[in-house]
Amino acid sequence: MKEAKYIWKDGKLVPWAEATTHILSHTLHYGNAVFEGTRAYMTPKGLAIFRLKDHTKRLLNSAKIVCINSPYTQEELENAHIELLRANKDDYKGNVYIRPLIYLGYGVMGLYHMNAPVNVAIAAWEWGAYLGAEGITNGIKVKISSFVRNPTKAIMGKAKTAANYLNSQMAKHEAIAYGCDEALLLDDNGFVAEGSGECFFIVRDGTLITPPYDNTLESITQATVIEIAKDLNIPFKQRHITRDEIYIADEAFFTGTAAEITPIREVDARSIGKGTAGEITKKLQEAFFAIVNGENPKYNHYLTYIN
Ligand code: PPE
Repeated sequence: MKEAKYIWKDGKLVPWAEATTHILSHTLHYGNAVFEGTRAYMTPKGLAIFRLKDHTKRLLNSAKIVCINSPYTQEELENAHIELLRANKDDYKGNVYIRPLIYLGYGVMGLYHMNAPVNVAIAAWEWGAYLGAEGITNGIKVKISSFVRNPTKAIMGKAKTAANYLNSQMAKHEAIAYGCDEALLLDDNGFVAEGSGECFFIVRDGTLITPPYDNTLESITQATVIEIAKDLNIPFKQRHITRDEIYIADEAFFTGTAAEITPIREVDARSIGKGTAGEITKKLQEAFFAIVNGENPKYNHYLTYIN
């Protein structure tokens, strides 16, 4: 991990190494914390955070879902991101990944969490291609997980809460143990839900298809890709996808803040399309990177420049 000078913690900038927490912090034991993954891109006009408002709104929505009262407003949190990136500016040579975390701190034990103190931290470090430079160019190998995505009857997928990620972590571990790069999880009805940390798309006969948000995160990158598809006049449908349909798709890819747009070249030992990044996938990637790098004025409203 590429460290930077400061981490924002409970209203102050503290040196990276000093952003620590007590071993009896409530979240560490029971997994209730909410977080975001946001990226800032090194544009020709300097570092710019992509869709800061949307990520911060989702962070607060996640907190609301799991009954954590954020001590900071949306505006205060947005300003904290900007303050942190400004303070660390000299440490960043490339794109930056930002991780705000609202967690339950030290003071009470036992499952009941409403009396635990609420702490907030924001860290930001340089992070390259999530699924590897080779993966983002030529595509990755995916395994359909033996784990079902957290069912809505048991847990709430629209909250980006730490606890939800045990399911993702086990799926990811299994995929890698079986020689793949990433896991794709089905829902409890057998339809495609999402990747361990990404949304999923296929292309069939020129139409872009992604599953509904039934029990998944409401993804910001997915929404951006849908907007781009409209711009490029690519027909789009949001509907259920089955595993056999993936095997015969022309293209498939993952989207996420960390994963950006990562092509999928193989699923369960079947090549997808030509077994490399598909044509529509590449077009969407090109348009996406132009937007996040500040080269498409239509999308300037999504960028918060740090100067
Ligand atoms: N589904 C899940 C389960 C998920 O974790 C993410 C993001 C997405 C979909 C895509 O959402 P969005 O980033 O808004 O497009 N996963 C984050 C965590 C990755 C990690 O390893 O940590 C991310 O991409 O930042």
